Amino acid sequence: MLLLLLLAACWGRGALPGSPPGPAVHSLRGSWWLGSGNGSVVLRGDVPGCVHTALFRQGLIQDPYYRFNDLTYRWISLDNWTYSRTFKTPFDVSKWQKVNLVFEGIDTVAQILINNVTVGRTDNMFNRYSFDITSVIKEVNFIEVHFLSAISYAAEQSRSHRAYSVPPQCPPPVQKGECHVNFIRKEQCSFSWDWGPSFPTQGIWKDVRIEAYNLCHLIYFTLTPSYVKSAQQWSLEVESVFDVVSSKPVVGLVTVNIPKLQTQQTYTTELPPGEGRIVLLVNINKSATVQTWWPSGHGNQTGYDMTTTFNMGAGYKIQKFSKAYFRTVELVEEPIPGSPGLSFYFRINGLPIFIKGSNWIPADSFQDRVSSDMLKRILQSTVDANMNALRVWGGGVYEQDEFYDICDELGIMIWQDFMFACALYPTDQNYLESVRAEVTHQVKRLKSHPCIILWSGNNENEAAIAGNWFAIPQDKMKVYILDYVKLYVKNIQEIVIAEDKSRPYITSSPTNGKESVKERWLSQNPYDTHYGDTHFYDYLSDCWNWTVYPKTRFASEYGFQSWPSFSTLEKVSSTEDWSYKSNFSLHRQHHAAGNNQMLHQAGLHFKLPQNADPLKLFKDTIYLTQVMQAQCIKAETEFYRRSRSEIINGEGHTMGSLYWQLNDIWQAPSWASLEYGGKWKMLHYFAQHFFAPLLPVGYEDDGVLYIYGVSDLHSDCELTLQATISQQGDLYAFVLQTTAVTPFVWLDVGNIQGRFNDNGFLMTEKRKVVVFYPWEPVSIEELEKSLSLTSLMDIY
Ligand code: BMA
Repeated sequence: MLLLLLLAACWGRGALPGSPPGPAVHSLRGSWWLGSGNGSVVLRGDVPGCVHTALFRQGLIQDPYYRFNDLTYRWISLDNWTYSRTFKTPFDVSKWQKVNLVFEGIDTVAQILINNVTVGRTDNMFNRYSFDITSVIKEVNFIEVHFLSAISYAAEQSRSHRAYSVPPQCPPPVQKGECHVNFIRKEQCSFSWDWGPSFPTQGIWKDVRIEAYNLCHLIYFTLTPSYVKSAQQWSLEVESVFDVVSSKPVVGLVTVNIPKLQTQQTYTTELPPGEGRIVLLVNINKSATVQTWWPSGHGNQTGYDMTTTFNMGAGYKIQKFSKAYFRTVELVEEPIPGSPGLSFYFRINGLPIFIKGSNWIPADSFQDRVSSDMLKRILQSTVDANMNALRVWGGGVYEQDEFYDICDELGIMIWQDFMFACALYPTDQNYLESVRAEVTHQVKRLKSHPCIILWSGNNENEAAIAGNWFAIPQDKMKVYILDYVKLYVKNIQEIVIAEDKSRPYITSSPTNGKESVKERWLSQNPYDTHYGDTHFYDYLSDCWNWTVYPKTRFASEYGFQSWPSFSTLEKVSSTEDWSYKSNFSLHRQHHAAGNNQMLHQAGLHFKLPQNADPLKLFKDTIYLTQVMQAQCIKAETEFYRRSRSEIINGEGHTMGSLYWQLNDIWQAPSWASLEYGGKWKMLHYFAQHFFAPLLPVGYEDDGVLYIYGVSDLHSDCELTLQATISQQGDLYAFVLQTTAVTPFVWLDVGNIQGRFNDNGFLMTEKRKVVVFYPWEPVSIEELEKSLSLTSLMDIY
């Protein structure tokens, strides 16, 4: 009774009389006007979206991915565009205490005006912006978002950073990109990368809306599970961040209900005016059996329906429906008998798990084209290839909510980088404040996802300083080291620890983990095989020779390039482009000497294609690069997997293999195993095999043939291998029951969307049935018409 009186009192003093409870939300998604800097180009464009896709959809430019259009359309990113529209407020503005304009994501540097009044400015694509527009909003409004070219802004920021330069200045010329990307908080690969084009977009890339509320408003709502060993009980931390606009504290009643776990608890809360948080600890009923969330291949991804009801008085009631997941994660760095250094592996729900997977890059240069279907297809392909993890690499974007939702459902563990890659970064006050807001927002947005198992500060920036990639004179190095520690330790790490104690944080990848910390966050050699993770690339040595690979604790990057299939390239090229040495083939290759490295590596084991027909020659070469890539990564991954249980000369105990890279951003040669659009390269079919839970690995060492049985299963199993091995002199031969062996059999159905159950295989049986899973309806006739069959025998 006392409580009810208190609530009524709070309402009486805090809210406007006669105003409705609950917030009013008005979406500003949909069609906007877009105008170029001098007004010469004016068009309609969708929000969420960007200038490039708007121009393309209106037919004002060609497909930006076609041939050399990334260069032709550079003018789009150099211009300063304006988005504008009018909108009617569908509610009586005078009835609300606070009205906010909320951008979930704005790309990137912009000034925002409503009815000619500047309401805010933005400079960070990864931040969420909320501007108070209570005093400017009317019944009919005009909103303008004036963008500044990201290229000009980055250049200007670099120029005004006078005390010292922050390298790199520009990407290597082969990338045909833009300079000073480290001076803008924007997708770092949007200024070009060694697998991607330069399309520094402008636009409103996520949701935008008006939110009006009285009393208080829920901004963030997060769940963090933990297991209390001593009590043998799960608990769930429920955190809610509110903006309280009432002039007096708001007292509320919060009820959390998880029916399947027979858990219901009610709490009384009090929020002072301003931004405040409620943290509730929900103890899960001990008599209920909690099914934990497991990575794919190790168990189910059980989640529990949960309802949280906030009764904040005066009929102001909010209900949140969510899924509660329970799992623990530890990054284990401890001494290993017989090996100097420390282990580096993940324990999920108390069980050591070998991490198998790849590295994720943005699925498109234009984020508004990354559809739900596309995400589902790529992520399903990830688990279909027996992967259990992906690293969201630090040169892209923090992915959209749906990406993490799907990973939760499929059991794909996520190593989440913060978005800094292959560069040094400034740390002046404005920049740091922007980064702090970004990190706080992203951790709050993402931390409820069980799929995320690690936060990692950056990609290769510890290595860049340790290896002095940017040739900084030794006497100038100190300032860069101080900046590094300031950014990734004193700011990012501090925020991560404050916001999320349930996951480990490492400062960089690769890093030596605890050893890097001991060496004041910057190891002499972050690639040390006795600590942390490593990245390893070697395009010259014979990739079939396992002795070239580092016997590391954790291989978080390694890879080889290949070309995407002809049907994928055909869409963005014309007849004169269809040869390995055409201008187009050179243009799409952003990794210096990449095309030659592929031929060199293929040439170590195969005769290079010689066909007199130029088109056939091009197709055969594409095929052979895929054979080479698949075989190289198979050899390397099998080496890492078999190194799990052994220590040789103090090295081993490998507990992770994430090859570089899973997906493609456009149609070009790259390290990817999935082409732009999702088509499987030969490597992806191979991954299905070399990541299988039970894997026989055969290798030769000093004249002896060893066969390792690698198992990710939770219990021991006895296996018999289905082959006879005979010795002939110095050679060993596997005698298989077949009449003719056909290597690297490759079925290709061109642009028909889908995948086979197996491909690129060594055909040893007389008869083998291959199944095709279409992703779209397709007829037998279409399949028959598109099918081409290649084997190594066909290219000679
Ligand atoms: C690693 C990555 C990327 C790059 C890849 C291939 O260093 O972190 O920066 O695309 O190598 O060169």
